[in-house]
Amino acid sequence: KVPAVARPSAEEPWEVASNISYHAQYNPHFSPFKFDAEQAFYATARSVRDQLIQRWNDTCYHNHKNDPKQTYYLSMEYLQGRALTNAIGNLGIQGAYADALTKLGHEIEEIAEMEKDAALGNGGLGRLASCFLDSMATLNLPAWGYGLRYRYGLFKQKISKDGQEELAEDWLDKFSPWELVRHDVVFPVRFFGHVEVSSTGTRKWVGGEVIQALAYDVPIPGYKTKNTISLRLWDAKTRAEDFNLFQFNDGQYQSAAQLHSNAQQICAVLYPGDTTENGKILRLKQQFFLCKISEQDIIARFKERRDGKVACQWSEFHTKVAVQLNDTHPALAIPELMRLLLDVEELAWDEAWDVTSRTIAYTNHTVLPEALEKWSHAIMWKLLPRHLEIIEEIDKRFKEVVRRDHTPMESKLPMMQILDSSNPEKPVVRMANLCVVSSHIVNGVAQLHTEILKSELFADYVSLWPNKFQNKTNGITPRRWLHFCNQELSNIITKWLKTDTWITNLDLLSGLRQFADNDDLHSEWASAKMSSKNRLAQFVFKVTGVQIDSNTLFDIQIKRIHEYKRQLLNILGAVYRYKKLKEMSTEERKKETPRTIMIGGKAFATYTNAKRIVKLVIDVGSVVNNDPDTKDYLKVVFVPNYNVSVAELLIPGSELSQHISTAGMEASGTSNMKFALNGCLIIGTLDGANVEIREEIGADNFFVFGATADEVPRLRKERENGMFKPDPRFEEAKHFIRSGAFGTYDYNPLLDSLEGNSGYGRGDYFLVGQDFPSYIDAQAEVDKAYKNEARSISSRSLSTQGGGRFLSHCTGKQFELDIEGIEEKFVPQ
Ligand code: 26R
Repeated sequence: KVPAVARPSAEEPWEVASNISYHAQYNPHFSPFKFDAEQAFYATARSVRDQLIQRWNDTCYHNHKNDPKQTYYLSMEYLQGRALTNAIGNLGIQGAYADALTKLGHEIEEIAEMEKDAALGNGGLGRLASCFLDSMATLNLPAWGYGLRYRYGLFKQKISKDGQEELAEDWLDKFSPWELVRHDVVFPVRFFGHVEVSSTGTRKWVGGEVIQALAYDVPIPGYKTKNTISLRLWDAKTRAEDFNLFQFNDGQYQSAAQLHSNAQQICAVLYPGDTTENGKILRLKQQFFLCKISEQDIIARFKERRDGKVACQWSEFHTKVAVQLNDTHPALAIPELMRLLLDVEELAWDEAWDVTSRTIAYTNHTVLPEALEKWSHAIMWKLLPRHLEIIEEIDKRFKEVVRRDHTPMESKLPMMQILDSSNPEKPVVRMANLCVVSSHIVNGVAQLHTEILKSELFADYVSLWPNKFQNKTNGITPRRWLHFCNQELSNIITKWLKTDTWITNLDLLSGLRQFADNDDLHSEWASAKMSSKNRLAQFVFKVTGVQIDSNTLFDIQIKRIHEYKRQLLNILGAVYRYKKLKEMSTEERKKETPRTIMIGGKAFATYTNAKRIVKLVIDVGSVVNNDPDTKDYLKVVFVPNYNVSVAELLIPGSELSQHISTAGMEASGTSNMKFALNGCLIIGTLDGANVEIREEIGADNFFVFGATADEVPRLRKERENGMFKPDPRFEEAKHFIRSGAFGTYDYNPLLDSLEGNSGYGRGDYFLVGQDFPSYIDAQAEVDKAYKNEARSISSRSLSTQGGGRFLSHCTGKQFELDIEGIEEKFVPQ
């Protein structure tokens, strides 16, 4: 044990200032002769990290001693965003740090702005993982997050008149001040190779290429508690002996460093392109890399805590370890755990299977067929031969059980089995099937989504295992998504509730209901909203050069650009609105509700239609925003490079947000909860968590439109049979674009996808035309409601109360209840 040292205090501003100065002086990355905002950020973060390390060490020590059951969250994505404000706020040391920085000639807000977002994720699933970490830390749960330390995170989006351009996001440009590299935590990972069978029949995976994994820990503090958990991110590296000095001296530089280069590729980027075979192998390598080392680490901890006490009891494993798979991306954790138990620990199959299935639980986050992972048998055989053998054995035994114990289901086996050989030339492994068969719990992320899983995607399995499927509606952390990002509103809530305990117990927000008609609350609420709108308007001007007016209705849609999320419906609505405004007289226009529509989000680099949608938004904006007739009534802005910190500005400043996916396609959505919590109204379809949000905030406060999930299949069929009659307003909007009103770019392929009855990329699969008229009508209702300021403010406060149900805290609590033996463990002060 390292001898005890004096701990730097974070209570007195002068002590904090001295600690920050220390880090500025002794930071090897910067000159000690300057102390600009950037350097001040790194020094401040390092000083806060000292505090986190103390708490983290205490937490680890406490858990080591008490050996509670731990949750291990495996995720290929984390969208952490910035950490400074959150850490200082959670630790309750804001005052001391603000004063200390003032003493040192800086403002804390300016310093916080210097931090780059850690964007190691792509969308909702990654942000959910980060919200869960915050909640698990706050709930005093013993938990670890495991992920990959991508060198470049999700790409940086550059917007020009030509549309979206992707640039590498250099979040580690200088260094990350938060992480701790753990040179003592290194494990080997094998790829390729073959299976060796011994004379006794035991099987071992040998040969191939071996790369090392190195741990980087990011401490995650709980709010107002000492519990500080860890996000352990793995990086790939090689050893000195992997470098072929002989070849190098022989001038063969590339082959000498081949393994180095292979290692570098693994954690280079999140979701490398997978259209080529090399791309597919790299993605599978990434997934395996995460699963393999995380489990190695978990097992090492399990054994270490038992060391010297009793011999390792594998039957106890699930009483100490719960592994949660964030979608199927870490599904290789299943055959890898089996392999470790069978081939290394030499357990019998049934015993290994029992340990594995009791340990692993799976969360499904999508029902979109193209997002359900299927790995080619051939690629898996090449990269992970032993794992493929194990998967085949799991599949074989699963089929035996069905034939023996569930005979009526036998006919369903072709759909239920893990291996799909329906195309004998190209058999594939269905990862969702592997997860369902191998986990003890499978959960969906909103009530509707879970219903769809149970009645469609996984319906056959429900008849085998009715209790395996559960709903855990997603949640969000109210610290980041209200308390820290909207401090003015947070203060108002605290003032009216006379307590700040709502920050960890949002149920208390219902106490605001009694003031729903209170004029004083209304005016305070309105003034907080106005400050957030002004702050947002300044930001929009800075990043786009477009001047927006805070007296217009701020209407926001921010999420990944995807046809099912229907940004196209939004922009067609905007085009229709613009055309109508153009046709009005000046007097008529004055009666309209002026609006600023903001759209933000990234399109996957190879997703052509999504990129066309971005281009359309930009083109519509450049015409509409400069039209002297209409520019006071309508602005359309594409907010570039949408990420967590941009969301923290947009959401507080929003008055209407759009969650308008084709019903049945958005598993949950989580920004809908964030908007609601910030007193923003929602226009949306009955999809994902929208359904539950609407129940909470009341149907009057939710502008609902569109087909419902159970109508969608019939409507698609009818369309295929030529029975769809488009609304003239829909036709008008499309014709207007085709006429060249927004420039000469060829929008025909995009608009064509909304036409015809069926066919690839046609036939309006996402039902934009179907829902267009009800969408326009709902938008007219919005305009009307906003004319009545008092009503919209009171519904906005109701919205905040409704948003309160969706704490990741609540979902965290459910995990606590569902995972046998996971319970609150207070780390003593
Ligand atoms: C690797 C590839 C197959 C892939 C597919 C899909 C990678 C990532 C995804 C993203 C998916 C799974 C995702 O982000 N789903 C979102 O999860 C959120 C959190 O549960 C939901 O709120 C949201 O509705 C859902 O789309």
